[in-house]
Amino acid sequence: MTTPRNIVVLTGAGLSAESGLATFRGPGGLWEGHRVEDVCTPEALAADPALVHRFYDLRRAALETVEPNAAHQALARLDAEWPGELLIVTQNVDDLHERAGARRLLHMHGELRSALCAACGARSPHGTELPPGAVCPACGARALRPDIVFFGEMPYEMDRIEAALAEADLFVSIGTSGAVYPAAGFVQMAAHFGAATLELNLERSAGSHWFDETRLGPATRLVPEWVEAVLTQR
Ligand code: BV8
Repeated sequence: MTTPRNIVVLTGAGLSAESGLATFRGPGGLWEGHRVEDVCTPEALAADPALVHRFYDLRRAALETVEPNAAHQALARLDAEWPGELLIVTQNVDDLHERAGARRLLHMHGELRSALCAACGARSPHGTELPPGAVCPACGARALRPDIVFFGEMPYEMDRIEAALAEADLFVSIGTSGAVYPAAGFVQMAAHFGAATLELNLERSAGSHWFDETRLGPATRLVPEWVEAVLTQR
């Protein structure tokens, strides 16, 4: 693999697993506590707002009890030291990338510590409980909901992601099962535009066959090793 200039990194729940946040599809994972249709669709929110708000209140509260791990810290080091273009696209809604110091980062599936107004579309920082009917600070409507991209809703900043993939020399996917689109299709898009592709994951994912290389192991070992290699190979 020649020395890359422009890197896109996609992260999933596996990156935060060693910080103690449950993944979605592993044993005891989040969805196993709930059927996805019951907590992560617009229909679920309309049918039982209290259940959906409480599901996200519990996950927001859990952020106080966890810390970024060595994988988050390694990606923050890459962000600080990499001279080329870098974009970290996370599917995660936790704030561990930010707390580790990452800056060139976007949350394509929303954020726990943000609220979205269903009336005016404004997003506002929100770190505490978010009951149904809370007042939007921008428009005053009692219409705040979790700022989470539900199934059937358009992920955030897709234009920015696709532009970065089109320019990428290297696409690295970390800790994701490759089960959810459009994120699961990014590897194919990056490869189409000529990027080399690398997967770092605990086990093979639904998309492993699309990658030039897959390394298996915990993110807290594989990510620091990969970042060290990329920063010293320049
Ligand atoms: C959209 C909200 C269109 C935040 C989430 C049929 C075919 C193709 C697509 C579809 C289809 N039917 C429906 C669709 C579309 C649908 C979809 O993809 N469905 C799937 C199930 C088939 N997608 C959507 O609806 C998306 N929107 O398509 O919009 C559109 C177009 C026009 C106009 C309007 C709309 C929206 C998707 C977003 C849904 N929201 N979550 C939250 O609650 O957290 S998805 C949810 O799953 C999370 O966001 C998460 O990011 C995502 C993927 O999960 P992972 O992060 O991969 O986590 P998972 O547990 O699955 O895997 C963990 C991995 O880590 C494992 O591989 C494990 O081995 C590894 N691991 C574990 N420990 C470690 C580790 N790795 C390293 N180290 C460790 N220690």
